[in-house]
Order: sequence, then structure tokens, then C-alpha cells
Amino acid sequence: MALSRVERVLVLALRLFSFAYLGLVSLVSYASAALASLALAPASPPTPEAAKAPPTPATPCRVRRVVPPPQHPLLLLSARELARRIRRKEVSCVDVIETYIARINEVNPLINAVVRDRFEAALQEAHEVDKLLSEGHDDEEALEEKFPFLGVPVTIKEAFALNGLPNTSGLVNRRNIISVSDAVVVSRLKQAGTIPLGVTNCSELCMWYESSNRVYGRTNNPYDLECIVGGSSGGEGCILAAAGSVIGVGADIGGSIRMPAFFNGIFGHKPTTGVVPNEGQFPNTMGTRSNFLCTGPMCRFAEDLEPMLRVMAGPNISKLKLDEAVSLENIKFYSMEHDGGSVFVCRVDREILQAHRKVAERLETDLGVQVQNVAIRDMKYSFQIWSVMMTAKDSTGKEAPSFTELLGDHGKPVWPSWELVKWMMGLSTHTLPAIALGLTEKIVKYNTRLNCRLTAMAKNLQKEVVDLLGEDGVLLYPPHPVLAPRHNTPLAMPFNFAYTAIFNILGLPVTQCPLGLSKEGLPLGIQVVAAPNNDHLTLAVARYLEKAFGGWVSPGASSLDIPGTQ
Ligand SMILES: *[C@@H]1O[C@H](CO)[C@@H](O)[C@H](O)[C@H]1NC(C)=O
Ligand SMILES: *[C@@H]1O[C@H](CO)[C@@H](O)[C@H](O)[C@H]1NC(C)=O
Ligand SMILES: CC(=O)N[C@H]1CO[C@H](CO)[C@@H](O)[C@@H]1O
Repeated sequence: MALSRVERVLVLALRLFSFAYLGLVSLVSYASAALASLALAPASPPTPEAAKAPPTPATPCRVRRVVPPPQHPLLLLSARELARRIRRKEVSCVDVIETYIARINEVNPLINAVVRDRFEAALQEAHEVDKLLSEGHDDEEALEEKFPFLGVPVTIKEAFALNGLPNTSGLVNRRNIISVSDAVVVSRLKQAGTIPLGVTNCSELCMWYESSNRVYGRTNNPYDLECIVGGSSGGEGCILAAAGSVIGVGADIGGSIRMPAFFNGIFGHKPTTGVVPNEGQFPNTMGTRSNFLCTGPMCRFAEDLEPMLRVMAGPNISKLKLDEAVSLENIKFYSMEHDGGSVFVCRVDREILQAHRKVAERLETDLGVQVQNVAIRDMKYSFQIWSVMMTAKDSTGKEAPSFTELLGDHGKPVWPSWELVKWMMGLSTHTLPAIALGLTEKIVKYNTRLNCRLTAMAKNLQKEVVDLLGEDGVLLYPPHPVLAPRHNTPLAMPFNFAYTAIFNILGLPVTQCPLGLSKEGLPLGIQVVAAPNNDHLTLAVARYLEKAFGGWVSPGASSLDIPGTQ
């Protein structure tokens, strides 16, 4: 399919914009660095002691700032293991909760991931759990059946309602809204015995892949504070990776679980569409978009994905086949190393590619399987397909609400060009990506013919991928073309999320799995995709990859940072 004229103009405009934008960003950062060094320079001549001190070595490159590694052994256990030890009274629930609160207090000033906490209430609930256990009404098995996560701390993406905490989704207008109820998944997790510690940051209206907004500010990557955490469930990915939480809740309409899971080196699962209820989050989706939004689990340890999914899905879990045993040797593995060359998206980073190939090699040697390379042609149009499908009318002919309407939050729709002017003067309460998205929505309208073609393409692509994977197939696909970028730079590569977004349109279950760290110490990863309702396959592969590649790596613990190693 040739590019339409609109698209060609858009690509050109985008390139120009990226250059201009990156130029501006580097100018501003040099200027502020220069100002900072001026401000730090001693006003008087250096004292003799200062003169004697060894000169600070010139650093050839930027020094990476990371969060300190977790020291307490309780912070290194999976949620399953924590629950087991609490049930057996090998550790008190109060100890677990206090340890996690201390960890959040230690790392949050650096990363700004937890934006509101409920520490006091959590401690109160921990005391109740310990009391329940000391009364000893139930035996261990009955307890596990009733409360699989009894006493386990959990964090929740701020966009979800958690009683007593805000759900602004980063909109300044909603700053004073406090939830008076729980979202369905939150209430199910509470019933399973978890203790929520607080809510975590997201992007404005959950529509961008950098978690920064005018209500809570910006969240920093625990492996490099200068880098983004991804979005929209970015605070969640970040606090999990920083060992300030062990399990968490995210939602994903274009990669909002999988991108932060990738940038922060943890596990994130986008379930098959229509299994986990989305109710109780803002903005809640309407029309066709609700077919693409998926709520799902995020966590540090692969073994926690499945029990979380069971709890969050409730009765809908019967749609999946989680009780079926999976033998990895019988899975048909397919691999696609890039999308085939979309003009909108960056090329896949060499280290991501290398990690991908290592996975394929390892599968072949460990399991004796053949990983088959495939080239699915229309994956190249992922971004166009996603954007057309997101604005499609639903079966009743109703259009999804526009982004500018959502920004206005039941008030007047926001006028993006005016907001841009205000933004330049530092007066807008919106973030630049949100304004840019509003503008794009106004300017770019696919014409009807192109619309029909892309809609048809989405249908065909879905059939092609589902037929290929069948009941026993799994596709390996990069989670994103680049490693966690520096803050603000995503604006210069706005469509890279197409690598995750296409699977929302296709409705397939996908698990993002961490694969260790890059040379620079940033997380690597891979997406594992299966046909609808075959979540059990991707979850089994996730557990295997964790064993083979080490899973989550504690930030600040890589050989690069510990003096004396290597
Ligand atoms: C939080 O957001 C959801 C979704 O919009 C909404 O249903 C819920 O009422 C909100 N909570 C409050 C107390 O406003
Ligand atoms: C089952 O899934 C559907 C679609 O996501 C959802 O609307 C419904 O609430 C779910 N049912 C239950 C009982 O969770
Ligand atoms: C930068 C910023 O605004 N950070 C805020 C994030 O949220 C916490 C908790 O609400 C605040 O204390 C920070 O000031």
C-alpha cells in the first residue's frame, strides 16, 4: 500500500518537528547545565583545603544515577512466596508492610513513582491480618483458597479508583476528586487479601508513553534517573522495578502495561481482550475503544502473573485455559525481529535485536524446537491501523469521544492551539504531548477510502496472525524499537508505541518479559504473543525466560555500578 498524501506530509512534518524539537531540548539542557555550574562555582577563591583535594576526574560520559539496590531480603521475594510465609506465620504481615513502606520512602524522592499513599491504613490492615492468623480459624490450604494473596502489598495505577485516593489521571481539573469506591479489579485484589500501599503516576489522560503530568510531576527510571519510565502505567512499572512494590495493576490500550514493563525491566501481561473488567478507571473507554483496552497484572516475578490474572479476571477466568498443562517442547515458536520497516517508527536497537536472537537460540538448544522466522507484511502498517481503529465508530454508529473532549473532562473541549500558546508561556495546565495529540487529532483525518482499507487490513491481519499461531503457537516480537529514552525525547519519536499497540487491535494476549540489562545498564525485553484465550502459553514462556535469562535485575546492582566487580 502506498502512503497517502496526508501521510507523506505528516512524515515530513514529523521529521522537521523532531529535528527542531531535539535541537531545542539539547539547547535548553546545555543552557541549564551551564547555569547550574555557574551557580555552583565558588564565589570566593578556593580555600587551601579545597585546593589540596584531588581534582575531580573528568568524566568522559554522563554518570548514570540509579536507585540504591534493595537490602532487605523480604523485598526480594515473590508475592506468592510472601503470602506463603505470612500464612505459615514465618514472617508477620506487619513486618512485610513496614519493610515495603520503608523502601518506598527510600526510593520515592528519587523516582517520584508513588503519588499518594495510604501507609497508615495499610499498617492497620496488616495488624488485622496478623490477628486473623493468630486466631488460627482456618488451616493453611483453606486460607490459600480463600485469600491467595493474604497480607501481600500491592500498588495501583492512579487512573483506577481506590477508595480514599484520587483518580485524576494527571488532569489538573480533577485534582480534588477522591474515589469513594474501588474499581472492580482493585476490589477483587483486596478480597484476595492484598493490602494497597498507594497509587502510582501515569501520563496525562493515560494517552502518552512518558509518565509526567501537571498534578504529580514526572517519574524517573530507577536504572537511570534521566530516562523515562514509559506510560501510561509508568509509575507502576517504576515502583515495581525499584523493589518498592511486588505486584501492581496497569491498563493497556496501546502498550501502557508492556512499555513501562519493558523500560523498567519487569513482567507485564496484557490479557486476551474481554477477560479482565475495565470498570472503574478514568478515562473509561466507550465505543470500539473498549475492545482494545485491557486491564492486567504487572510484577517483578513471573510466577505471580497467573495467580494475579485469576484474581483480576474473576468468573471470566473460565474463558482462559490456565489449568491446562503446557509443555514448552510442543509449542511452535515464531519470531519476527522488526515490523518490516514502517516509516513512522525507529529501527530496532541492535542490543534489543541481539537479545531477541539469544532467546531464539536458547529455545532451540534447551527445548530442541525450531524457531521459525516469519515476515507478516502488514505489521508495517501497525501505527496506521491502530490510529484508524481507535477512532472507528461502534456498532451503534457512535463515535468515540475525542481526545480534546476528554481533556476538558465534562467541561468545554480543550482548544489545543490556544493551549500550545499558553504552554509556550508556561501557563498551560496540560503537558506538551497531550496538546500535540489534540492538535494531531484536529489536523489528521483519514479519508473514508483509506479508512476502509485500513479497517479491512486490520481484519485480514488478525486472521493471518491467529491462523499462523493456532492453538499451540507463540510469536516473539520486540516490545519497542529503542531502550528507555531520555526524558522529553519521546516527542521526537511519537509513534514507536506501534510495536505494542498493534496487539490491542488484534485482541491477542501478550506478555512482556525482561531479558537483563544493556551495556549501558538499561532493561532489555521481548514480547511473547499467542492467539486469543491462550494466555497460558505466554505465561509459561515467561516463566521459562525468567529462569533462562534471570528475569528482573535489581537496579543499582549491575556490575557497572558495584566497584570491584569485573
Ligand atoms: C474514578 O474514576 C472512575 C472512572 O471515571 C469513576 O467511575 C469513579 O467514580 C471515579 N471515582 C470518583 C470517586 O470520582
Ligand atoms: C467479563 O468480561 C467483560 C468484558 O471485559 C466485563 O465487562 C465483565 O464485567 C466481566 N465479568 C466479570 C464478572 O468480571
Ligand atoms: C514533582 C512533584 O510534583 N512531585 C510530587 C509527587 O507526588 C507526591 C505525593 O503527592 C508529592 O509529594 C510530590 O511533590
